Amino acid sequence: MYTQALNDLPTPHNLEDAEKMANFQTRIDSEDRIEANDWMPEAYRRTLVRQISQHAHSEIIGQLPEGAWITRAPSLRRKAALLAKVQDECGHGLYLYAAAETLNASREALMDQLMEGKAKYSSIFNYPTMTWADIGAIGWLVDGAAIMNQIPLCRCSYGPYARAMIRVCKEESFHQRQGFEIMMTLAKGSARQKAMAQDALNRWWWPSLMMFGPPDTDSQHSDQSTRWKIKRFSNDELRQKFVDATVPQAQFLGLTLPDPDLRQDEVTGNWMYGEIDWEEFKQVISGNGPCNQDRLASRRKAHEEGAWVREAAAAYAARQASRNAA
Ligand code: FAQ
Repeated sequence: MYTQALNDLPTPHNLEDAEKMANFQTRIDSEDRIEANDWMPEAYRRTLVRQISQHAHSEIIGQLPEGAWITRAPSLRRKAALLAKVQDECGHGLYLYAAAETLNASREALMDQLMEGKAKYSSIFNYPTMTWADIGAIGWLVDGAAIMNQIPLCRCSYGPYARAMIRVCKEESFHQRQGFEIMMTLAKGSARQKAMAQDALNRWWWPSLMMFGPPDTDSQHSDQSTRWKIKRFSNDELRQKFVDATVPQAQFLGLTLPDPDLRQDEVTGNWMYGEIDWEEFKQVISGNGPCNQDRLASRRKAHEEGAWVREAAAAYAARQASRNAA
């Protein structure tokens, strides 16, 4: 995979490079923002391209599980909200690919990697959406987890990524509320509706915890990304914050989190959760999740079907350019 060996920081070749590296780290340490035209170590650039492109792909693939429910939303109001949400995810993908472009990674090349199955995207989007309650659970849990992870990215050391995240987070906040409101309606509805909400929670809870990435002990990129202030909190810290925020919400809904080991620590007040199935996580990110093949096939089909739009846009741009030249 193209992301391998990112953490092998090359030893600076000469005094000038060593000085640049030291100045760069000093800027990071003093909370200076790094901008596209500033000098940066190649490993910093590659780390950002890896993370930003994985993030962009997640937004794009993340449209698919919810998009499948637009035609089946239970009311016009729900349909309009879901349509807007899915459209937002597309916009997030665009901001993120644009941020990656500032690091000399072309959108076309990144898209090709995704469609060739050579790029990662969040594990969460390889699970099926089986009932309407799944749309509620995704908004509540998946967008809730995304916000927890992405708010600190608004302070990421790389300016274009940090600025993109500000708008993304505002929109994710609306998404989380629409999901929670769906869950609230179902949980306070008929017995069958409540059972549907509980079933969705049972299926989405553990994959949502996996979104934060491997445990800190296995997170190969965290140390360097923290030194570079790309990451502000570790995977486990953010996972814990998410659990602590979500347990009272589940209690408010009158739903039960599917974890018999969940208990509140008397001293810290944190909610201690049971063992995460990391084998399942490994399988899903290796392409063996329940929907990996379907998701990539849908993305490829959408890309092929959109060829005429890209061709028309290119022809229009060429005509405009020749008119302007004339
Ligand atoms: N899924 O060393 P670490 C959303 C990979 S957006 C798949 O800890 P890092 C919005 C990781 O890439 C959701 N792979 O890595 C929405 C690395 O593999 P590599 C996406 C994962 O980068 C809502 C390896 O494991 N959000 O939900 C996952 O320091 C609803 C080792 O891991 C972002 O991308 C995973 N869950 O920390 C859309 C946020 N976790 O590259 C639609 C930005 C880890 O060596 C509907 N990203 N891996 O081959 C981040 O904050 C970080 O990249 C982490 C991982 C925290 C995800």
